[in-house]
Amino acid sequence: MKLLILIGLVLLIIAVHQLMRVVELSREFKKTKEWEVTDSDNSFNGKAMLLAGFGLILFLFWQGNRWNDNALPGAASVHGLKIDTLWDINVYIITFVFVVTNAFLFYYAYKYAGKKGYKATFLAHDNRLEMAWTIAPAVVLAGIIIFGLKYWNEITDRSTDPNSITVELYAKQFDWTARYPGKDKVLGSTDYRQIDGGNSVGLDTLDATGHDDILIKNEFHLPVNKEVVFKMRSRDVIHSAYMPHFRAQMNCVPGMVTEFKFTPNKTTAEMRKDPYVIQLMAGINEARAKKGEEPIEFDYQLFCNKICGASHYNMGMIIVVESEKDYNAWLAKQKAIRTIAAK
Ligand SMILES: [Cu+2]
Repeated sequence: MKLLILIGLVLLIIAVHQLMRVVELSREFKKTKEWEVTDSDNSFNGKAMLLAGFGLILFLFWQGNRWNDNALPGAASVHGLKIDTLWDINVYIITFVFVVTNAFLFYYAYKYAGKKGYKATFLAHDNRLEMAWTIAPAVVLAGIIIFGLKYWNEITDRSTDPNSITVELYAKQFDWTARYPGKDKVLGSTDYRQIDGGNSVGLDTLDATGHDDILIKNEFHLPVNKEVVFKMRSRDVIHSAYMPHFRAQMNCVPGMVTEFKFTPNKTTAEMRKDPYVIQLMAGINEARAKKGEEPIEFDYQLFCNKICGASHYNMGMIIVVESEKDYNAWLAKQKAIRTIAAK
């Protein structure tokens, strides 16, 4: 059987080889050689270029429209609105430049397609042209950067509202712990050498300000319209605290405390009533139903946005934004560390 297949294969190769020779010999009878480009080839390629360019631009807008309703909902924080503005302006500029340059690129490939007897102009250098394509992008980029820096300085301004609340996000492979400062409103100091089973975030047990601190797992709450100052720490590798709905992300770096503050301006309940969020969740639940999974409700999320190890995907917490009254009631129910750690 194997021998038969082998003989069959060899015969096939010989047959293909003979066929190629016939094709080659028949070429001899044609007036043009196969390596010669004819005017009709060029004209066909020019038209194909025009069609491809047109198709590319149509594809861009179709895809934008196709996936647009899967994007994140509008920002749910005060500074997030500025990030969204910055994003929109960038996308408008990029889209405009993309469409204009590609339209010209493909149109000229069609217009100046090769013709017998025509020769392209050879342009060695042109100062005015060099100036134009250096200065135009420089001005646009400078505008984007200045605008972006202005917003970034406002967003990362270190001065904090005296009424703000402080929350620590402690990252380790592979989960988060949120720490609230408790009644004294001061987070206790930490010491990595004191990390053990009963002291997972390494609180300095000699520092009394830490004795009323509250450790939260899985789901933490924030009051709406109040500034929240986040202090981030990591036990092991670089993690990144990513809260996309609030347009916030900051690395958590071992050995240092990083900071980011924002003011949530929509409660979880308000977001669940937002028409865009309702259609977004309907799409998500439709996809979940196909996989036989339970429907879910909208929730703000904290993710880790650094590939920090095997269970990186598992690092998440739900964030509940609610009225200050509800927030205070929730916080009052949480137990201070002493009652957990000191047995
Ligand atoms: Cu991580």
